[in-house]
Amino acid sequence: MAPGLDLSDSRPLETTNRPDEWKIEQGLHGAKIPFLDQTGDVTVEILPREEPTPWKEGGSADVVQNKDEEFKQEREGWKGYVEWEAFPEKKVKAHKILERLPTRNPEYQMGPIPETNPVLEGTNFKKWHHAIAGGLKDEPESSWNTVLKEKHPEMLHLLQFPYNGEPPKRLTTAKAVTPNNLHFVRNHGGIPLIDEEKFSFDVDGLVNNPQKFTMKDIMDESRFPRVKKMIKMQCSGTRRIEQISLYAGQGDEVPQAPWAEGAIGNAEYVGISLKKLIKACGGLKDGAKHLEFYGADTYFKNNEAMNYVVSVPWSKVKANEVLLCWKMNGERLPAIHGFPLRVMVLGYIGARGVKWLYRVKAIENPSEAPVQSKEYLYFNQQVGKHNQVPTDGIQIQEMPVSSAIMSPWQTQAVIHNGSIHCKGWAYSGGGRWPERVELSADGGFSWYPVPLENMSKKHKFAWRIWEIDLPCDVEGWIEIVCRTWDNSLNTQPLNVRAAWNWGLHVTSSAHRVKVYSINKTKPATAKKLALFKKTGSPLAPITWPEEFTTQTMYEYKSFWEKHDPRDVDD
Ligand SMILES: Nc1nc2c(c(=O)[nH]1)N[C@H]1C(S)=C(S)[C@@H](COP(=O)(O)O)O[C@H]1N2
Ligand SMILES: [Mo]
Repeated sequence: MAPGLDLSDSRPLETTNRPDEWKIEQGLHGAKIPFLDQTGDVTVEILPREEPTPWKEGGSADVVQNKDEEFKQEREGWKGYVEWEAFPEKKVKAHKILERLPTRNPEYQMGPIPETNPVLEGTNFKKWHHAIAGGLKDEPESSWNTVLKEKHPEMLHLLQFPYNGEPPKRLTTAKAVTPNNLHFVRNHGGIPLIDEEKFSFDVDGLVNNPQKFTMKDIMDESRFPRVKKMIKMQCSGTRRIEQISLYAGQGDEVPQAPWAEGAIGNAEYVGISLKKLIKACGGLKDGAKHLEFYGADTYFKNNEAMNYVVSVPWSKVKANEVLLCWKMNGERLPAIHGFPLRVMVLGYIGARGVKWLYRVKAIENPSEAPVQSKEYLYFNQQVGKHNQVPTDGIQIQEMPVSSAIMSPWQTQAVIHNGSIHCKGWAYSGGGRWPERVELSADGGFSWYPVPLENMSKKHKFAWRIWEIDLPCDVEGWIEIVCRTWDNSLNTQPLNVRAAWNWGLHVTSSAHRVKVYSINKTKPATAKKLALFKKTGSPLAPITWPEEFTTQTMYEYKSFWEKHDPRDVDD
């Protein structure tokens, strides 16, 4: 018998409470909960490491002499571009510096999300750039200046460096075409500033005639037909905050940028089909199946320095669904979105749309670069930190159908006349598009379709924004749910739990928003609301104590005179 089950157990019980014990016990501070190791005879608590690993100032960076020369800016007129992929020995030197530079804990991991804007600072990435120095020395400051110059003042900066930002909800779906300064940004490194006159990019690898192209070359309409298209760009981390709030996942400050519903944008791009460019290079050699794209920014992972590199299958390129673009909504690409040239992969996750493109390489298999092979993987729920290997994950390419409610907000109270006005977006991946958006005011039992005239125009690779007056009779807390059906009749799983995965990617479940319904068409509510107005008592917040009496003693007594008493005797 376990000693505690014995009624005569007289062992003294020690207490070791800390002031935040209650929060920890209740799971409100996940990062502070000890693990329980039950594999031995007695259960052992494994305490979480709390204090950040201290930075070791000085010394560490000195393992490489003359860094300004070693890691110099690669090309004249290309600020912030250091070439890593062509120089393995340079990568080795960077690794030496990085491995000696301890990483501080990310700014939040299962802890409260800071109440600042920028939400997270990105201390690790700043330090790494400063430590490598050379052509990367000024990147953290220079990138932030570009943000301030090119982005709307109301952007929500989730991570200052590498810059990750999304528009607030009320601006995300304010227009069917996202203005450039409100388009979300997802960066893995700094923002290279490239002089167009000095720009060219290479097409090489398994192509018959490797070539260099300038902007002038590819803008020559006699050589390459121009393509203009409405395209939705969206990160596989969009709506990640719902997965974060449910369960902790991959705990790195960059992949875990706590995206809400704004990591999506819709814009009209101008460019050329990559297929035509491959043709101009004499086509592919036998065995070439993927096109690898190289971005001029620097990314750091596991103490390695690298350029941003990913790939897409040739079949996608062959279908004319991979574009090289230089215009966004009628303007030249902003620096932050990849000036002078970026890739757009229609219907795929944003991650394949490489910005600051400087090389296209035809290869045999999907890229082995870490962003392709080790990140953007979609794991099964039972696969995670202690058992995952990259081959367990599906490489995320085409996105599934999804949607989001942008108004009302989570926990918002709405006073209405029997229907709640809701707004949001819907999209699908791979060249499928939203055909029907449905909303439910009762947690997903009954569904009302958004009237077709309340949806923005259909395009194969664009989103649709929508509005609906959602009937709602009841009062109190309700759950508004949104789901979309695409033209292939795919729809969204109903719960976040069904979409949760260790990488916290592709939150494609039906979007759920808790709303407090106040229905003014109900006589009692209308009467009470009038009283609020008359007394000047605040309506918000919902928890504000009621400042007036709701029933006089006279009214109370006369009620019981006309009704059965509260208690009965027999
Ligand atoms: N060179 C480069 N290209 C990149 C990235 C990057 O960090 N570097 N991020 C990718 C990711 S993950 C996304 S979601 C999109 C975001 O594009 P946007 O910033 O123009 O919205 O760019 C992709 N292209
Ligand atoms: Mo992304």
